[in-house]
Amino acid sequence: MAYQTLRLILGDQLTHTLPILEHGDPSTDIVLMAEVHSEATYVRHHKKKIALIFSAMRHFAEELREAGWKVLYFAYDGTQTVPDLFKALETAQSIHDFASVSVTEPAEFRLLEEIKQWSDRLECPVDILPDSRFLCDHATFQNWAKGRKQFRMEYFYREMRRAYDVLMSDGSPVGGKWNYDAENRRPPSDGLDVPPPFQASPDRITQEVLALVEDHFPEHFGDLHPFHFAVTRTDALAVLDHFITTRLSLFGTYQDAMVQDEPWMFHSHLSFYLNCGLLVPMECIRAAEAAYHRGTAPLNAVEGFIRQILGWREYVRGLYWLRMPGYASENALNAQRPLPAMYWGKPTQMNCMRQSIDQTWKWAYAHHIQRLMVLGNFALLAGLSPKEVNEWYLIVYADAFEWVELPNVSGMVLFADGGLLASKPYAASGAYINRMSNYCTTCRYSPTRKNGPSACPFNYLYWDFLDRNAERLSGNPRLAMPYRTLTRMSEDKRQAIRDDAARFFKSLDKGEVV
Ligand code: FAD
Ligand code: DLZ
Ligand code: SF4
Repeated sequence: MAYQTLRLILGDQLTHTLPILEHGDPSTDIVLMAEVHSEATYVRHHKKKIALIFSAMRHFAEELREAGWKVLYFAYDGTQTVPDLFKALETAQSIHDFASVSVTEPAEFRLLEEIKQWSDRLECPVDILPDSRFLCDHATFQNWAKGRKQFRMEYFYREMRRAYDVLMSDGSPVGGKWNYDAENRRPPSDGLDVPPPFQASPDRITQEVLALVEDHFPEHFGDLHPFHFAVTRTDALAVLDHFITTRLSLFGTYQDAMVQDEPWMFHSHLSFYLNCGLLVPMECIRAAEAAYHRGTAPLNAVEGFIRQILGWREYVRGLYWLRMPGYASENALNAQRPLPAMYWGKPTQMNCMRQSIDQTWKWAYAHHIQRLMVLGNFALLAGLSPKEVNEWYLIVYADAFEWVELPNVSGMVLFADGGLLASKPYAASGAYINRMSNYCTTCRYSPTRKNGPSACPFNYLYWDFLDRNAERLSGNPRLAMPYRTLTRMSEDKRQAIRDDAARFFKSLDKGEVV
């Protein structure tokens, strides 16, 4: 058949309102979607992530057909007939005639570089269309960043609030303050009643995908079952509604809290759907804002939630595109230690790490503070290699795409960008985890002991990290207080810290259970 334009839709572009579909014409154009080996294995994604993307792609293709589109869909069959997206296009060219190809700008740098070559390779024009789902386009972010030595999310966020008139009243922030984080640091209380998360039931399409993933990706990280992700827009909207009605009101209060065997807390679990396109950011922001105006959620919760999406999400994306490709290889603290086996599920006696890794294995999810202050904090203090840590985060979370994963890991967690994203490393001792969780009560280590084999490793690793990196970090005004404390420590105390850290690292590097 002859078509005007072939419209390629990628697995994280499952949004009906993208220009690629809105400006297309079902009577003259054809859509191409392809489950390909290269995208499914460029890292060994968590099994649940592959299942989420493939099932959501198949459901999206069905919706397009129902809307009158002709869809050419290559389902994954384990052979190398359609190994990558370029081969999918070539195969499409061998089946159909089309005058041009359109594709929405991909979210990841590596793919954009590849797509830029397609026109020559296919001998056919390839138009790259904007991704209208993001709220800050590249030019706007570049303008904002121009002339700044350090970027601060808070200032970017305020401009986004103004630009989109979100939680604003007569040009000022609703409630008089831009940020209510001071109210959002409550530790978990005993017997906290966390509502169950929304769970979709796998339909026939999802069950076929689950069988496929089981067959073709058995060696990938994580549990495939149980699988309860939403894979359609209808169900993703139900997850949003469920969040607004059951969790949002306590989202802020317990945003940083961690509870034994409770992965979901009062978080929204929307990143899976925002990142593959089943939801768009602005509808989530407006839904939360409406809850505030209805009086069903307090301002600290609503502002905190909105800041994550309108602020952090857009900010890390802007930074990614501004600094790629160099951002991926930055290593300001020259951290070189290989990723320890416990990240892949091997035993550890550190209960907070065990909890966070087990939940990641099971659900392809851990909430922000587990990613930042447990798994990330350990990676920072232990000096793990940014390359290995980045790859791990990209593999294990179903919401992981490089544009959002890399700035969070290299910028927020590892300080590998030398302080571009964060004004200081988020380093913390065991006292923080002990305050914000109940993990320590059942841990083999003691969070109050500072030294010796039964002391919480975060305690001496924290000081050892500051000591090791003093040349690079001691001049940072936000670290002035801990460095003053370190300087005032007796030489015996400092030596005990160094000895404990050396002993711990020796065990870790030998692959012993720590
Ligand atoms: P909620 O806590 O309910 O937050 C609401 C939404 O805000 C999220 O769905 C997400 O879209 C957005 N958001 C919150 N924090 C951030 C942030 N720091 N950066 C960007 N968006 C944010 N998020 C990803 O989407 N993909 C990743 O690969 C990813 N990797 C991370 C790695 C590390 C080391 C850290 C510290 C954070 C990472 N995040 C990532 C950010 C954040 O942890 C997740 O977005 C969040 O945990 C997803 O769960 P939720 O939807 O329940 O989020
Ligand atoms: C994540 C993912 C996976 C697992 N598989 C596919 C696929 O087979 N086909 C596809 O078009 N997209 C897939 N994706 C999403 C892409 O990796 C994503 O579009 C790029 O990483 C750019 O963000
Ligand atoms: Fe984690 Fe230390 Fe608490 Fe154990 S004592 S759970 S290692 S913070």
